[in-house]
Amino acid sequence: MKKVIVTGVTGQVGSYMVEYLLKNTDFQIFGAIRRLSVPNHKNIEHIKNDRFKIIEMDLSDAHSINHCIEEIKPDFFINFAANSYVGFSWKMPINHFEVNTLAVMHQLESIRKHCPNCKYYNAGSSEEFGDVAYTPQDSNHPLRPRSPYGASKASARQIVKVWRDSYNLFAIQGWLFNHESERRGLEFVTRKITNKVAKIKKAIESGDSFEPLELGNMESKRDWSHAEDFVHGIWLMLNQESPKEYVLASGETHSVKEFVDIAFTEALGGSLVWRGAEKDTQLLYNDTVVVRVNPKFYRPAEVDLLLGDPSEAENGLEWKKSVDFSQLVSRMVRNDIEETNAT
Ligand code: G4F
Repeated sequence: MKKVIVTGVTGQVGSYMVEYLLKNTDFQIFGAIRRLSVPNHKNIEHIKNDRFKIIEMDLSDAHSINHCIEEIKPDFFINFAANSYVGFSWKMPINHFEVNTLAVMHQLESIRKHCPNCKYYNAGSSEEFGDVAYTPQDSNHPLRPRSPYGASKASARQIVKVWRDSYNLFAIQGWLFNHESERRGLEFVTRKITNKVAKIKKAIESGDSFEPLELGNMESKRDWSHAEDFVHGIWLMLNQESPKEYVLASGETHSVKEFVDIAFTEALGGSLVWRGAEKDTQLLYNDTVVVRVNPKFYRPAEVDLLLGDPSEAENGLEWKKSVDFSQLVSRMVRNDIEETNAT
């Protein structure tokens, strides 16, 4: 039986990948997690299958990485584990390089020594494009990161290339534009919005008081997809004859403000009015402020616009997104309303 190691399985994309592999292959899946004093297995606790086994791997410990790879000798290694919150990366830049960059080198070194035929995927990011030179961004776009996070992923890309070229490994780092879902962490803007929308709706319906949603830069634009669409694209990338890296993106770009607008309209209906601009922007519902800006959520350097070109993946991999922007917002809002009402 073929073996796959997936790191970051407690996160949204890792958990979807495990479900995808259980459904579409007969492989043994090893889900690598980091030991935490308070574990959070919410995204995988529903997965009960003999072909899915949890293993412990700490990306900041080369010994731990090597031990798992030497023992399992996987046929595929999919690395989703990372410090992925861009806004936090200015506060912990070195840790971002240890986990997002150096760990990749340790993984590739272990694969080279113990299972050189293993196919390796590391999650790349549209944050590597950063201060974009042209739109839409494709796989030829230069790397111009604007955050320690983006720099850590751009550096990892060079490591993957060097190990691929030097040792003839199947090692790739396909670019993922923003990918969201009902399983997204609350620190990311989409889930922060949909979670708070649900709480505000509940408070309004119960006649309770509430604090408005506070956001940073609502003018920035992102290319958002559903995370579940990307796991299929990643698996197609890994199953190519030779290693080629692709951009996975929706091909649509929308501002944070548009996301907010659709989310509140979905939950509360009409009677929504925008007031002010930039740092004075507010959203009112029946004359009550439901959204305002808090400058503390602005970043030291912003990526103003991301828009990916999915055409290479559509042609080369026959990959296509199945969820568009408004469906994504609507699914996330409905899920959070359900979860909030259940508590
Ligand atoms: O949701 P975000 O934190 O995601 P960001 O920075 O785009 O990064 C995500 O996508 C990348 C791929 O492009 C991944 F590599 C990365 O790991 C992560 O998954 O922020 C989106 C936008 C930013 O422009 C941010 O400044 O939303 C803006 N924003 C405005 N107010 C906010 C907030 N972001 C957050 N997290 N919280 C706010 O209150």
